[in-house]
Amino acid sequence: MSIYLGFDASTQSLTAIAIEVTGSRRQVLLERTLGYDDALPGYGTRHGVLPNDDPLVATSSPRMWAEALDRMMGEIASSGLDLTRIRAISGSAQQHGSVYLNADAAPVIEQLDATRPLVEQIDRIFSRPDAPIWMDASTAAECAEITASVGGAAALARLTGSRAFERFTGPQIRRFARRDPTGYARTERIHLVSSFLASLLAGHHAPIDPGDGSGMNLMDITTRAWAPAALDATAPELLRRLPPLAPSWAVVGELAPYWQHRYGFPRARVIAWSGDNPCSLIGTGMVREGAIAISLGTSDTLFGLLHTPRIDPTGAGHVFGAPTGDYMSLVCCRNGSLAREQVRATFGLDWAGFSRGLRETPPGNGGAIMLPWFAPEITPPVIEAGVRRFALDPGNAAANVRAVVEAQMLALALHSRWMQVTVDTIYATGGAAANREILQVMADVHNAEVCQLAVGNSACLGAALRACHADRLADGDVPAWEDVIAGFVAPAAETRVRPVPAHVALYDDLARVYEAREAEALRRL
Ligand code: XUL
Repeated sequence: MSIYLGFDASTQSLTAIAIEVTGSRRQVLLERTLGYDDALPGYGTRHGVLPNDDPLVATSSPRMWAEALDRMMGEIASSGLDLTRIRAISGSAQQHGSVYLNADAAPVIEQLDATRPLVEQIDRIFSRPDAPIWMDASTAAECAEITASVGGAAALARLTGSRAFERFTGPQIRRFARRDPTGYARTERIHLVSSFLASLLAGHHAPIDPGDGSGMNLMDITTRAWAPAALDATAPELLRRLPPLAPSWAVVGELAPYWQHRYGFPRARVIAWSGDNPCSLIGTGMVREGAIAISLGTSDTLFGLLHTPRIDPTGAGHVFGAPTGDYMSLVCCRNGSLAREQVRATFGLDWAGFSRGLRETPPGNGGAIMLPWFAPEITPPVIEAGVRRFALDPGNAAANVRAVVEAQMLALALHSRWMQVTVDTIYATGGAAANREILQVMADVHNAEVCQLAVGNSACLGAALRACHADRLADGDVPAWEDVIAGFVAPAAETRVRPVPAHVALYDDLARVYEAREAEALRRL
C-alpha cells in the first residue's frame, strides 16, 4: 500500500490530505485543517492576514506558515496513519506570496535540530519579516513601471502569460527592493509560499514550478525559464535571488532528517509544490481541454486546461503553467468568501439563513444589482474598494444575499469569455460549493450542469495526486493523468445541479445590464 501526502497552505488555513493508492484501491485516509487565526493566535492574523493601516497592503507571516506545517506534521504523526507507507509528499499554496530569506537560511534549514520546534530555529533566516500575499494591491506604480519597461501590457502578457498585476510577485519584489534597499541587499533567496514550504520539508532550497512561476510576471510562459527582460524590469540582480524553475513533478529531495527524527516520518520523496489553482486543476480532474472548474474559496476562481497558451486580449485573465506540462487559463475574483461572509455577518445570518435568502428571492433579484467590491477587486481591476447597489435596498437581507452571489457568478462568466470554451459541465469546489442554492445560480448563469466534487479541498487533493504522479514517474513509470486522478475526482453522488432554461434566459439579459453597470462604475473610478 502506498500513501501520498498533500498539503494546502491557503490564505486562512493549512490542510493536509493523505491518500492511499494501491492499484485500483484509492481512498482518502486523512483530512485535517488548521485555521491560522484560531490555532496560532499569537501572530495576530485576521482571516490569515496581518493587520495593516493601509487597506491596499496585505501581508502574512512566513513564521506562522512554518509553525503550522510543523504542527500539522506532528498531528499527522500522532493520527494513527501508517507513516512508513508514505512514499511522497507535495503541496499547494496560495499563489503569488513571496518570502525573503537571507544567507543564514540555507545552513539553518539544512541542519534543523529535531529536538527543538522548527519556528524557534528559523527566526533569523528572514530578510523581511512579513510576506506580501495575493490580496495586496499596493503596487500600482511598480506595475506601471514594469509594463513600460517591457514595452507595454500586451508585450508583458505575451511574455509571461499576464499583464502586470498588483499581487504578482515581480511588482511585489520591485516595491520591496525600492522601499527597503538594505533588506533587499540582504536577500539571498526569494521564495514563493509554495517553494518556501517545500524547502522546509526537503531541508534545502526548493525550486519553483511553472504553475506558480507563472504568477510572478517573471517567467517566460512558453519556455518556462526566467525571462531576462522581465527580471531586468523588476529589480537589480534578481536572477541570483530566485530559485531555479523545475517541472511540477520534480523530486526536490528526501524529507529532511528533522521530520524523520522529530516525528518518525520515512525518507519519503518531497515533490515540488505548486500554486493552489494549478493544484486544483488536478484535484478537480481538469486534465483535458473543454471542462472548467470554479473554486469558491477566499478568492473565487474559474479555470480550465489549455493545450496551447491563449492570452486574454482584455487583460483580465491569466495563463499559467499547468502541472501536467500544459497550460491553464484562470480568472480570479478577490471578493469571494469574505464578501459572502460580510453580507452574512451584516445581516446577522447563519449559513442556513444565507441559503434561505437565496431560496426566498427570485433569480434575477427583480433587476437589483450589486457590484460586490467589499475589498479592492482583481477582476475587474478596482483599487478603491466600495460596494455599489443599483435598485437594491441596502437593508433587505435576502435581496443582498442574492445580489452578492449573482454578482460573483456574473463577473466570473463575463470575464472568462476570452477563454472561448463552450462549457457543458462545471466542477465546483471550495467551501461554498457545498451550498446547493449557490450552485443553482452558477448553473443558471453559465447555462451548464454543475457537479460538486466529493473531496471539498481540491487544491490539497491535487497536491497529493501530484505527489503520486511524480513518485511513479521517478520510479520509471509514465502514468496517464486520467489514471492518476481515477477514483478521487468523481462528483459526489446526487450533487448534479441542472440549469433551468427560464433562468438562463433571464441571466442572459441580466449579464448585459451587469456588464453595463460594471463598465460605468469602472469609468467613474
Ligand atoms: C490566483 C490568486 C488566488 C490565490 C488564492 O491568481 O491570486 O486565487 O491563489 O490563494
